[in-house]
This record gives sequence, structure tokens and C-alpha cells, in this order.
Amino acid sequence: MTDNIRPTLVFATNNAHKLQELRQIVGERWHIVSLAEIGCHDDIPETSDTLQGNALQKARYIKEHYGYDCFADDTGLMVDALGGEPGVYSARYAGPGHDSVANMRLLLECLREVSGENTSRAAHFSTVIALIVGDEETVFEGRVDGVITDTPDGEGGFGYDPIFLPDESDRTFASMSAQEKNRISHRGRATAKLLAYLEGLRPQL
Ligand code: ITT
Repeated sequence: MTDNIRPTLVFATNNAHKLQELRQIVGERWHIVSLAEIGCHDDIPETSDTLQGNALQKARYIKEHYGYDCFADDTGLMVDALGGEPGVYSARYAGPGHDSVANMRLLLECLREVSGENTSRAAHFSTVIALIVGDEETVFEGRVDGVITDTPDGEGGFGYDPIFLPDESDRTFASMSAQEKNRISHRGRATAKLLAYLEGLRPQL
């Protein structure tokens, strides 16, 4: 698929926030196509217990069923004091059908339950992006370290952004502009690697 000028890739996500962020990071050099634009409204299976496994599963689903070169992102928030939870289950931490507010509330509750005076609030976001071009699969990773705040703060971003304070800042991701978050975020870092790789492929796409 081409739009005549720019190489085109499908982003295999049903998360509109991720799509918006990705398009902001990528800019004009690539044409990023949504699942809705290729007529895909499927509930894509995500049954692996690793980020990489899920990212590959989502990208392979689109390649196999729709035939497009594509990529998928799987992301998790790992909290040290919770043994790495919610991790790969970040989207459905509070159970299926629950939203980000319920997920954050549960996370803060769980952290309060395990908290003693010296309990660490350290956490990190990890993103794995799986790219499929032709029959070539490549994965890219990005990570950002920080701490979980006591209470949510900020109106921007999505998901767990209101309770994540990156080490590089004194504001939560939800209190930053999109550009500020993208510059240091897990997704921003994984996408920078993806873009560097894609630039090398550009002549053949
Ligand atoms: P797709 O699988 O369709 O891409 P999803 O929302 O299910 O969308 P994930 O499986 O990667 O995405 O789930 C990760 C969850 O972690 C997601 O639902 C958000 O709640 C949260 N999350 C992902 N990226 C985030 C970010 O940049 N900031 C805050 N929370 C994020």
C-alpha cells in the first residue's frame, strides 16, 4: 500500500491514544495507517505472557489476515514493589472491561498494602514494537524509569500517565505536553529505533 509519496505501514493497535502518539512521533516521513482504515475491527488476540510475544502476535495477525506490512506495540508498567506487576497485564489489571482510572486506583491500593517506611516506589514502562516487512520480523524496545506518585496528577496522556513520574522530570507524564512525553518515553525511545531501522529500508519500500 502506498500513498504515492510516502512509504506506508499499518499500526496494529486498537488504542487510539497509541496511534495518536505514534503519528506525532513519526511525523510526515511515513504514512501510518490505522486498523479502521484497512477495515479491520477484529479483537486481535494477545495471549502471550511477554511484551515481545504479544507485539509479535498482533503484528503477525495483521500480516496473515490482511497482508500488510505492519508493526504492533505492546507496553507494560512494571512496579518494583509489586514484583513487576501489572507488567504484561497492564491493560486489564483491574479486570476485563475496566478503564484506566480503575487500573490506577487498584495499583495505588496494592502499593499502599505492601508499603512500609522504606518501600520503593520505583517503576518503569517498557514498550516492545514488532515490525513485519515482507517476511522479515524485527523487534525494538524502549524503557523509561521513574516512580509511582501518591495520587494522580495531570490531564494529558493516557493510561497510567497521571501516576508516573519519570526520573528525568519533576512532572508526571500526564502533566507534560505530548512532545515532552514523547522525547523521553518508552514508546518514544522504541519508535526512534524503529524509525532508524526503517530509514535503512526506505529504498526498497
Ligand atoms: P493494543 O493492544 O490494541 O495496542 P492496548 O491498550 O491493549 O492496545 P497494551 O496491550 O500495550 O495496549 O496495554 C498496555 C496498557 O498499558 C494500556 O491499555 C494502557 O492502559 C497502558 N499504557 C500503554 N502505554 C502507555 C503510556 O504511554 N502511558 C501510560 N499508560 C500506558
